Amino acid sequence: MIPKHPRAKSLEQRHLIEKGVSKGIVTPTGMIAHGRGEAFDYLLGEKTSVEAEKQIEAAASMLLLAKKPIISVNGNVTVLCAKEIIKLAKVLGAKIEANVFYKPIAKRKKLIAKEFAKQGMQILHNSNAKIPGLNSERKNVSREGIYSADVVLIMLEDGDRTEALRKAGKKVIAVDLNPLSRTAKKANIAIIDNVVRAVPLLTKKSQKYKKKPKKWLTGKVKKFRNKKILRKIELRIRKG
Ligand code: PTJ
Repeated sequence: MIPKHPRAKSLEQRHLIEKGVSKGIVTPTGMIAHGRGEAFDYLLGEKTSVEAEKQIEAAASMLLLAKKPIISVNGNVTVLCAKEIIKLAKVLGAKIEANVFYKPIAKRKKLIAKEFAKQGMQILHNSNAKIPGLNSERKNVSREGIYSADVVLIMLEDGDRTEALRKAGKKVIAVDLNPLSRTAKKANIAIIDNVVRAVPLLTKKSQKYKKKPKKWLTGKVKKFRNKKILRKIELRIRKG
């Protein structure tokens, strides 16, 4: 048997991002974002840490307690893990909405929706409501999606949106490999892991926790301390 290239998984992700750029789903800046993620992933040993597993457990609990959970998707996550996001949405009974930062907004949202439709899932991509306090195009959302959701799962973000969503009274769960990012710090729950690993594990935990009583789930969320766990991950990176 020919041994696999030691970095086969990360090369595969790069290839998906490159292909996504050529199709217009991923913004060219998405390649820079991906490179940043790769660097953090490398420093974290390219595996889910024990801390990330705890973050994922708290996130699964919060999503299961939600009345209207929503999964927000952009270009990068669509090409990296659309299939896995669909599985998660089904387990949670959550909607999925396309929300992007970089232009051309309407065209890219449509392309993202088409990609999900190819995998058998209709997702929201209309803009008929606004999240107050946001200057970027991310403010334009669907009324029946992000606008009316109580818990929003976001992935690979650029900063401002977490704060604006929280000010709008929503709970935010963010997947971001950078434990020092504003998104990670401002989220109710940050998951410091690669989306390609975090999303399937979140699905697995959600499936398992579905049978748990509400009180148990609430306890799990109450015990969670975002800042404390982020510091632990930062130390993990600094110590190598
Ligand atoms: O599709 P759009 O227009 O919404 O644009 C999306 C990007 C990702 C380009 C945009 O949101 C952006 O520029 O993001 P930033 O500011 O580069 O932040 C992205 C964060 O995601 C960084 O902290 C990266 O470390 C992190 N990241 C990158 N790849 C992954 C990741 N986190 C988890 N899994 C990854 N695969």
